[in-house]
Amino acid sequence: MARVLTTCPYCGVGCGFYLEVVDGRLVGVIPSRSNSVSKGRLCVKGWHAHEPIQHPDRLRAPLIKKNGKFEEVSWDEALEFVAGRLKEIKTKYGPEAFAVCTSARCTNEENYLMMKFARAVLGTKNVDHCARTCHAATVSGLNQSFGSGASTNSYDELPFMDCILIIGSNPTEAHPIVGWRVRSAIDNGAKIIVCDPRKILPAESADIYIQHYPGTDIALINAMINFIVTQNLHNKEFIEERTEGFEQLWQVVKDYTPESVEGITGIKSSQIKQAAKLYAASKRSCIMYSLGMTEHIVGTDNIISMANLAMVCGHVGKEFSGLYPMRGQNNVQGACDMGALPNVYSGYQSVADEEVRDKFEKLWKVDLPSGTGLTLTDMMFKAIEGALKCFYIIGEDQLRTDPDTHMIERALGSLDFLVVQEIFLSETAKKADVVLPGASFAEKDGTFTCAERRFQRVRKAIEPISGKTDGDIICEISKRLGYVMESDPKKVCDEMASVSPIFAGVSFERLEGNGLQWPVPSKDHPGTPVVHLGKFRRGAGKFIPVKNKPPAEVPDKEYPFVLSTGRLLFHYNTGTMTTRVANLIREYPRNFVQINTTDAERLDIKRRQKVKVKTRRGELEVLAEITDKIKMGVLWMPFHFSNEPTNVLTNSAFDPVCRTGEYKVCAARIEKVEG
Ligand SMILES: Nc1nc2c(c(=O)[nH]1)N[C@H]1C(S)=C(S)[C@@H](COP(=O)(O)OP(=O)(O)OC[C@H]3O[C@@H](n4cnc5c(=O)[nH]c(N)nc54)[C@H](O)[C@@H]3O)O[C@H]1N2
Ligand SMILES: Nc1nc2c(c(=O)[nH]1)N[C@H]1C(S)=C(S)[C@@H](COP(=O)(O)OP(=O)(O)OC[C@H]3O[C@@H](n4cnc5c(=O)[nH]c(N)nc54)[C@H](O)[C@@H]3O)O[C@H]1N2
Ligand code: SF4
Ligand SMILES: [Mo]
Repeated sequence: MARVLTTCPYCGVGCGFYLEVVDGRLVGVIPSRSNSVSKGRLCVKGWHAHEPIQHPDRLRAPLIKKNGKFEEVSWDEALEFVAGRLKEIKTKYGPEAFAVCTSARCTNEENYLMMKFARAVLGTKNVDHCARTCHAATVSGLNQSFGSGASTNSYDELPFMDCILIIGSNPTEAHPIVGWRVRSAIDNGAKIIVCDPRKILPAESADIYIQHYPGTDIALINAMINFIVTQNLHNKEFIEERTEGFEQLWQVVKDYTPESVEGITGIKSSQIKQAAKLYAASKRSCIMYSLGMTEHIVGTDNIISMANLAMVCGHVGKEFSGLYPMRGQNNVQGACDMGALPNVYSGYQSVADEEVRDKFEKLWKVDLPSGTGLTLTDMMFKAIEGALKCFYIIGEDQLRTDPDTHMIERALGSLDFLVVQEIFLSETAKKADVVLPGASFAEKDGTFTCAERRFQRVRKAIEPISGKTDGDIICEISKRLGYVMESDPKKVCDEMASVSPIFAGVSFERLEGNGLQWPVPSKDHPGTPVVHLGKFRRGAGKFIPVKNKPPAEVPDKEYPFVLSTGRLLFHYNTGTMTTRVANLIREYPRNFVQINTTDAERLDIKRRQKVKVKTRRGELEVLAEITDKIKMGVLWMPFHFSNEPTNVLTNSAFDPVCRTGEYKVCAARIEKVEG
C-alpha cells in the first residue's frame, strides 16, 4: 500500500492527510499527525474524502451536446470543438464577450493558469470565482481598513486567547478543526462571545450569547464601540500610534448607544455592554467571523465595523489578537491570491496599475486588456442583457449555488456557448454545450492555500480518471488557440512566484514540511504567521464609519418570515461530492426547513411534515424541522441538496461594493402541504 500526503479538498481549514492507495485505487484516508493545521485530526468529511473520487458517476469522457443530448466524444474532438467555437466567438463578438469562472476547489496553479488563459489567450478582463458569493466582502473590507484582505493571525494562537468573539461563523460545522481549537481555548479558560441568530453549538458553551436579528450586526458592533469608548475602555495609545480617522468614526458611533439599538437588534443593552466589556478588557481578544457577516447587502460595511472594533481596542496587529475570516473553500484564499478576480493579477497586483500590466505583458509576451472586468454577479446580469456570449466555468455549480436560481437559469440560457469543466455532471454542467471532465484533488499535483494564508502541497495519488487534469485541459485548449503555456504545476508555481512579490519565496521544495504562510517575500523568508505587526500594510489602520441599513427584503404581511441559509457538518456546498458518500448522506438524506416551535404550533406544522416555502422568486417543498435554536419569525435552510434547490428562494440583491448576494436574509412564507 502507498500513502500519499496531501491536503483536504473540502473546507478552508486545510487539514493534512494521507491518501491510501492499493493497485492504483484509493482505499482510505489517514490523518497526518505532523500537519501543523490539523495535528492528526480530521472531521467526518475529511475521513471520507477518498470516497466520491472513484464514484461511478464521475465524468470519464468529454461530452458534447448534439441535438439537445450529450454524446461522449474523444478528447481530440472535444478540445478541437471548444477551441474552434472560442475562436469564432472572439472573431464575431470580440474578447469582452467571454467570461471565465475559475474554481476555488482547484489548485493555485490551475487558478493561475486559468486567469492567464482568460487574460492572455481569450483577452478578456472578465474573470472571477465563487469568492464573490462568499468572502469578497472580507477582501474589500479589510483591504480598506488594513491594506490586506486576509486573516491577520494563525490557528495556533487560538487555544491561547482570553476571549474569542464568534460572529456569523459556525466553526463546529463549517470549520470543524478550527472548532476544535476553539474548544481547546475554552478548556484553557478562554471566554467566548457568540453573536448568531441561530443557537449554534458554540453558543451552548458561550459566556455571552447574543441572538440578534439577522442583518443587524452593524448596529450591534457600533453600540459595542460606543460603550467601549464611553467607558474609557478603548486603547488610546494604539489609536494614536497606529490608526487614523478615529474622530470621524466617533462622530457616527456616538449616536449608537446600546439602548438605542435594542429595537433594531432585539438585544438588551445590558447584554451588549457585557459583551463589549469582555472583548475590550480581555488581554488576548480576537474575532472569528464568516458568512453571517459577509453574505448581506452590507457585507463590506459589516467587515469594516469589525475592523473598527478591533482597532478601537488595539486587538489587532499583534500576536494573540486579530480578525479570523473563516475562508470557505479549500482553496478560495488561493484562488483570490492567484488573481482569479476581475481587478487584480496574482498577489493582489491591481489591473489598473500600468507598471503591473507592463510586467505581465512582458512575461506573457502578449497585449493585455486594460481595466477591471465583470464580477460573477454582473456576469449573470450581462448575460441576460446579451452582452456576454460565452462562459467558461471550472468547478462551480452556479445553478445551485448562486442566489435566485431562476435568474441564473435565464443567464446561462442566454449564452451562445457554455463550457463547463467538472468532475461530476452538476446542474450547471447539464446546461453546457460541452462538458470537459477535470480531475479531483487526488489526481493532481499542486498547492492549496488555507484560511490562515498557508500554502500547502496537494499530491497526486492516482492517475487522472479522465486522463487529464484541469491544468492540462486549459493548456491544451490554449495551445490550439496558438498560445503555449507551461502546464507542469511545479513550473507554474515558479512562474507565479517570480511575478508576485508577496509570494516570491514560494516553491514546491519550500512547501515540504508544513507549507508557508504568506507574505513570503523572498526565498529565505520564513513566512508570516501574524500580519500588520508594528504597522498595517496600508500604513495607518483606517477607521471608516459605517451605518446600519436594513436588508434588501424585510418581512411583510405577504412574506412574514426571515429566511436564512447555511451549512451542515455532513454536507459540502452543492453536495456533488458529499451526497455520494454513504455515511454522510445517511445523516442528512434530504433538504429541510427549520422553524421555531411557537411558529410551528401556531401554523399547525408538525415535525417532518411536508411544507412549502415561498419567496418572491420561487417556491420549494421540503420537510419541516421544529427547533428552539432559531427565534420566532425566522426560517433556516441548508443548500446542499441539488434535487431540492434552496437557491430558487434566495435573493440576488447584493452589496454594492463587493457584489455578494444576500443569502442570509430574505422574506419568505411557509405553509403546510396537505396530504
Ligand atoms: N460542512 C461544511 N463545511 C463548510 C462548507 C459546507 O458546505 N459544509 N462550506 C465552506 C464554505 S464555501 C464556506 S464560505 C464556509 C462558511 O462557513 P460559515 O460562514 O461558518 O457557515 P454558514 O452556515 O453559512 O453561516 C455561519 C453562521 O452565520 C449565521 N448568521 C446568519 N445570518 C447572520 C447575521 O445576520 N449575523 C450574524 N452575526 N450571523 C448570522 C448563521 O446562523 C450561521 O451559524 O464553510 C466552509 N465549510
Ligand atoms: N443558499 C446559499 N447558497 C450559497 C451559500 C449560502 O450560504 N447559502 N454560500 C455560497 C458560498 S460561500 C459558496 S463558496 C458557494 C459555493 O458554490 P460552488 O463553488 O458552486 O460549490 P461547490 O459544491 O463547492 O462546487 C463546485 C463544483 O466543483 C466541482 N469540483 C470539485 N473539485 C473539482 C476539481 O478539482 N476540478 C473541477 N473541474 N471541478 C471540481 C464539484 O463537483 C462541484 O460541482 O455557494 C454559495 N451558495
Ligand atoms: S475541517 Fe475542513 S479541511 Fe479539515 S477535514 Fe474537515 S473538511 Fe477537511
Ligand atoms: Mo464559500
